[in-house]
Amino acid sequence: MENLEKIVGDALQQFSRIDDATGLEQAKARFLGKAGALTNLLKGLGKLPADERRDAGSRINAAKDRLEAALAQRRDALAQVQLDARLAEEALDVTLPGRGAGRGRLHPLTRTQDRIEAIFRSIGFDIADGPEIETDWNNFTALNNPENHPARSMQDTFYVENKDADGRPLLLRTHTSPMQVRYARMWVEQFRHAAKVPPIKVIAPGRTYRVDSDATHSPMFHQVEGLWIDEDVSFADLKGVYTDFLRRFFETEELEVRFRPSFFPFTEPSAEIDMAFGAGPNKGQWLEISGAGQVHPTVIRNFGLDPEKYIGFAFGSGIERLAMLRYGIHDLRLFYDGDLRFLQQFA
Ligand code: 2NL
Repeated sequence: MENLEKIVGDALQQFSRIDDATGLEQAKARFLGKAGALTNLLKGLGKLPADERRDAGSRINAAKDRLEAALAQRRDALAQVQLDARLAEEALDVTLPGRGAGRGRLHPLTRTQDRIEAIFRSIGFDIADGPEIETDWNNFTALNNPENHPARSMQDTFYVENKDADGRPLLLRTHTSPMQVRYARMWVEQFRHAAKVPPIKVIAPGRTYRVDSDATHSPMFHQVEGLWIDEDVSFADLKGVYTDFLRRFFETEELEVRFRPSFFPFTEPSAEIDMAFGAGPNKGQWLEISGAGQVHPTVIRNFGLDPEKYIGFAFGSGIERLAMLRYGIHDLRLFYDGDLRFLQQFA
């Protein structure tokens, strides 16, 4: 029994030095387990003289209680240390600003197209859009392109492998005119029994494709074509409508427009439209902006209308070109690179 104080002293010292839970349970076993030092003392009680047994028993039990209490305290302390470490490691600074959801915005070409649509809609034009894979007839023949026209060649036009129901070639539209052809023919069909076909007044914006790729040409680009057909739509109407469009698109009345004679198979007469800003760094410098003209009688006939009765104009403009001039962009490729440093500048 002289051992008791030493056992308690050893146990307390070991418990306080151990700093992990498993080690602590192993130490407990050494003192309080089945073959533990204190348990052995209890087992030895029977060998003591009867008059010492009672006192020794209560001393051993008191020691046992002390060790249990020390163990519990140490367990709590170790658990607290572990918890503190975990809290420190997993600490979240809830006061940091959030990353927020990235907010998207419209591509500058989409913004430009929306702007064009709004202007033409405001003066009574319908907006048409449709297939980018077209028949040879809608894309070329209806527009008075001769059968052997170079634009039809595989060097200029993307053909797809599939053919149409009649085995004729299909292609990626090289302009959005075929959509206007579809629109005009549908419109005429709709009013087949009417005394008069109401004005065809439509723009067709969208993607177009040509085999062409360099700093100023992309194999995919965007176009907006316009068409206005009635019994008395003149070249003067073309000048008025297009000039008004440009002034509204560029938000300046100080904008000059000039029509230069040109040639397209689908219009006669035909013109290139040039514009010059009346102010700013490009003041007085003429820029080509569009092609246009009176719709060719053959094209009017292909709409299903009598060219002796119906007349009007059409134009075709590049949306990239309009966007570049409006925003002061000098490289066409910026539109397609998907670089956020560029795209984020268009709020
Ligand atoms: C250009 C030339 C042009 C047209 C497009 C057109 C459409 C139909 C009938 C007649 Cl449905 N013409 N479109 C007319 C003249 C010129 O575009 O070089 N644009 C950038």
